[in-house]
Amino acid sequence: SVSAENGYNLWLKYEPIKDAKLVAAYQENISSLYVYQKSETLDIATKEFITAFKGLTGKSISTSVSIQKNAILFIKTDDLQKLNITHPSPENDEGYLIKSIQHQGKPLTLISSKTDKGLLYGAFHLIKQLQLKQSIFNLNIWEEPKIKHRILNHWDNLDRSVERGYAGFSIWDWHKLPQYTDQRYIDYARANASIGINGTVLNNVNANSLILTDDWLKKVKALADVFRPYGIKVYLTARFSAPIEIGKLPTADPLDEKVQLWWQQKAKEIYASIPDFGGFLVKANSEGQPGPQNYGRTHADGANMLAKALEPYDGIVMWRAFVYDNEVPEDRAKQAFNEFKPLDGSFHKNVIIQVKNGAIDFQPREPFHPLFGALTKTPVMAEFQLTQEYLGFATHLAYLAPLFKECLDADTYAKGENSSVAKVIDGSLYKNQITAIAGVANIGNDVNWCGHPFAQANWYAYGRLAWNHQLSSSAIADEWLNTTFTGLQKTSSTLLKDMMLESRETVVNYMTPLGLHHIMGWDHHYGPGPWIKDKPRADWTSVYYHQADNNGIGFNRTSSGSKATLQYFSPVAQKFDDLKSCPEEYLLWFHHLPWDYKLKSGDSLWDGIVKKYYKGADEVKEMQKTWAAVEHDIDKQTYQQVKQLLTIQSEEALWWRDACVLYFQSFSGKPIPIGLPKPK
Ligand code: GCW
Repeated sequence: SVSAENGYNLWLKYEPIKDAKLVAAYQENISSLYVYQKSETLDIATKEFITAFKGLTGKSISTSVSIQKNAILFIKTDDLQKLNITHPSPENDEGYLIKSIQHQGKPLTLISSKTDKGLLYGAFHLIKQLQLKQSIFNLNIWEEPKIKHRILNHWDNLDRSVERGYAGFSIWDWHKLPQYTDQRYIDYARANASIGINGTVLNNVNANSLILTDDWLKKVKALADVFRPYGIKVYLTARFSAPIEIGKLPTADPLDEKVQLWWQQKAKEIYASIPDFGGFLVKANSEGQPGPQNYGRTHADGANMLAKALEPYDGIVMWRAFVYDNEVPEDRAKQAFNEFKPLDGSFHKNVIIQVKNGAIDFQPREPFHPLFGALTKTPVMAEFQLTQEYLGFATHLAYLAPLFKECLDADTYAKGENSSVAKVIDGSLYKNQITAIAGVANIGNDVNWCGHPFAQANWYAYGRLAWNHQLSSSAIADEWLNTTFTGLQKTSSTLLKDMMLESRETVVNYMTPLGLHHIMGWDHHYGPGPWIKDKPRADWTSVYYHQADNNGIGFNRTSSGSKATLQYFSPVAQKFDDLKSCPEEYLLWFHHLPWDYKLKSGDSLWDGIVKKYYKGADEVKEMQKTWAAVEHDIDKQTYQQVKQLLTIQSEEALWWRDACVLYFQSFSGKPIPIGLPKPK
């Protein structure tokens, strides 16, 4: 059975608040709920609030037909006037207002929004207010999402395996669908709604055409029906060759009329059973996937064909810019920009280009992708990876909000200073109508959803940042910690927050310091593998991407090398290109440098690299100590789980450290800096 202790309830644990005075105040000042106009979504909202209130305070409340003193009102903006309540509320459909008001002599809490969905979001906000033991008086909360489509991408296959998934099998129990609704679908929807996620791509971008056949679409419809009242739309990935594979056509050429008709017919079919279907996500001509280039056509030809098929129903096409072809000898970091920049302006209006945060592939640290800001006439969305493909799977603790923020806050200079990636994707820089963001889910059927108890924080943080990219990593960690580990003392909460905030940098230190990247084991991407060379690829111009030799290390992407730096706007291009201004965290990403190159610290590059590896491994030991120090505040089961996982992480940080140091030493020929123990 599942209970709060084993992580199933995520951040929606409604355990009794221990502060008696506060509980009394909550009980006294919340009497009942009042709903002006009933709906399925509002039933969900009120039921959730009632459950939460009972759990947190012990008091049972219910909905009432009249407005009682101390009631919480759920009223849509249009209905406010009918009740003689005049308060402005957000223009945005999903926005909401939570306001303490006096009405006909009664103190009340008003939740108002244009839509039921906004009211549901408001209910979750007020619940969080209670969970975090915050005041419910004098509220004046005004919330609006900055990005319209806030989507999870599941890399889930139809056989329930999950590509790069480390938390069990897919939560979609295709075999029992459509007849059987697993409780997990509902709890998944609740969790997503609670953080504002409003879309889900159910299947892998390495797509199987079968998902678009009748039998499978029935299953998809069943899920869409579950998610709809939670404000979540369903999307699917479309395999470009589907017209051949399931349509029995001889070609999938996007300029072929029969192919176009096939997709139009398919869209019609889908919308007949899922009227609010979100659209398609497409990986084309990347890593062997079929695409328009197979027919000598462009990404725009391919995307536009699908976009036109979806247009009558308001669907969108999210066309991925991750176009990696290991047969192309060109620097892999440049491929996406090279293929997409020339197509700017030729995409249909309901196409959005989905760009990974960095140009290689979800590394522990990457500079932001040069395509952000580069497409001025085409909307661009960001894709982050929550599942820790390159950050220790579900065994290493890495809180990723700082990684997401690093990208979102980066200044592209596309329209001069203050052209952050966030402004590109929230549409404010180029005034785009369609705005979106995607996170590759870290969810599976493990009892605790994400494998590592702390991996839940990455799902949470993604949702919160998708809603408001201006939130700080620290504020989000606070929220997550105190809703997840209920009853955490202030000192423990601070210790854990600091540990979380440092954790991603720690992984960078013991895996890929100073801009090193993609030196993980080939294929599985888990442990160290900087020595890989038995799988030659055209773009591995020497050994893997670190390019170490007897003279030095690093990938020269400057104007004297692959020229990837020049894909950035000025002055970013110069900043990365010039050794003097290139931030040290990206040093070996952009520069190939001699082993005795002098770092800012005064250390030689060799000593600096080695020290980072040692630092990372030491930091994991500190994490272990921190965890031990909060034992009294954590339930036994979670305590044990995290403790064991940290032991693995600690051993593997040493593995990374020693493997990389010894391997690179075979080039540098230099000793381990004085004072550090010998690697084993
Ligand atoms: O990160 C890489 C992964 C592939 C993935 C691909 C992509 C879904 O190693 O497993 O395929 O990127 O994003 O398309």
